[in-house]
Amino acid sequence: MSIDILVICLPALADDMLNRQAPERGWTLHRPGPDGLPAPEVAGRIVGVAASGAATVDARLIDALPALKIIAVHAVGYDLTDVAHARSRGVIVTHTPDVLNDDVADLALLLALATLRRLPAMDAYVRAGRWASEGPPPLSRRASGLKYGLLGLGRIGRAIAERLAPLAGEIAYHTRRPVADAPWRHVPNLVDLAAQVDVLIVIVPGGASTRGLVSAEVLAALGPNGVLINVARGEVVDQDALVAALTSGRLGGAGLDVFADEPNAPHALIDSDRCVLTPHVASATVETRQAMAALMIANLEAVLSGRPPVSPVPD
Ligand code: A2R
Repeated sequence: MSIDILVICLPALADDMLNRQAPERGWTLHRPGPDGLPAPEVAGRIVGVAASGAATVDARLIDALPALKIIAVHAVGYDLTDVAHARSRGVIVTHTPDVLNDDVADLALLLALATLRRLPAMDAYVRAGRWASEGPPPLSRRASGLKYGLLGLGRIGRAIAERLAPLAGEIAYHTRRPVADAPWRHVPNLVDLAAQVDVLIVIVPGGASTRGLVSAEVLAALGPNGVLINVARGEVVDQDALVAALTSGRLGGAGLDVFADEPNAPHALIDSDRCVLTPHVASATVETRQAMAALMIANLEAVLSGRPPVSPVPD
């Protein structure tokens, strides 16, 4: 008997791994049609969904799959999956935490350093021949000794803080509850944290509870010399407020891997040489994407064999 799995928008490497491993596992893979649903004759047989973190798995899709047992999200963030609805239907939701901590932390640090030292602008300066024609470019900012603030101190936030430790003058963080064993200073109010630091790094989950958390007020507190780094989800930052603050000089700079309306970045940010932009690639290395795909497949295998999931999303 074939085991039918619906595959939604997986990145190429994960898609290839799943395609290669499906026959030996007895899995038949299906893709959604233009309406986002599998063909009606297939929908009733689908027991697993393998979805990228950018794919929406909503109540409409879940309800169209009466035999569904597991939604395996290929990402740590699962804000586009209706977990409550899945649970109400007895469907297990899994994600891929931990295996991407190092890569996301590396990119957060890269963005912070590149924004402070204006790395892309410096690179463009050399390539455009301006070094030869105009002489040295304007000075940038020193990264070491600055005060760094983290919005979020979970698996990835801690990896970022550990990388920052040898570099930072001070590290503080804001979460809803202080982290018991963290050596860094907890700040109970996000606006206060932003006012106290030079660089604010955003690494909280997306979704309703964090939407717009980095508001105009937070950006104003960060101030004209402050730098915002976002490696979490675009919606956590009020992007209109960010554009207004950057273009008016009320914010010093921004390093962004995520945006409100991906794959689109606002023209005002593209035109600004005070921000560094990357296309949501924090986990996009061969090693990490292999590990994420392997964990997603392990979750599918476990649940579809009647075993507990390897990495279910928390309650
Ligand atoms: O607030 P707490 O105590 O639950 O701490 C969590 C924090 N957090 C928040 N902090 C302030 N205000 C909120 N409304 C809020 N909601 C959550 O975010 C915790 O310190 C951190 C999340 O940590 P983990 O669950 O371990 O997530 P991980 O693996 O670090 O990934 C974070 C996110 C992913 O969900 C993707 O969206 C992105 O990074 O790649």
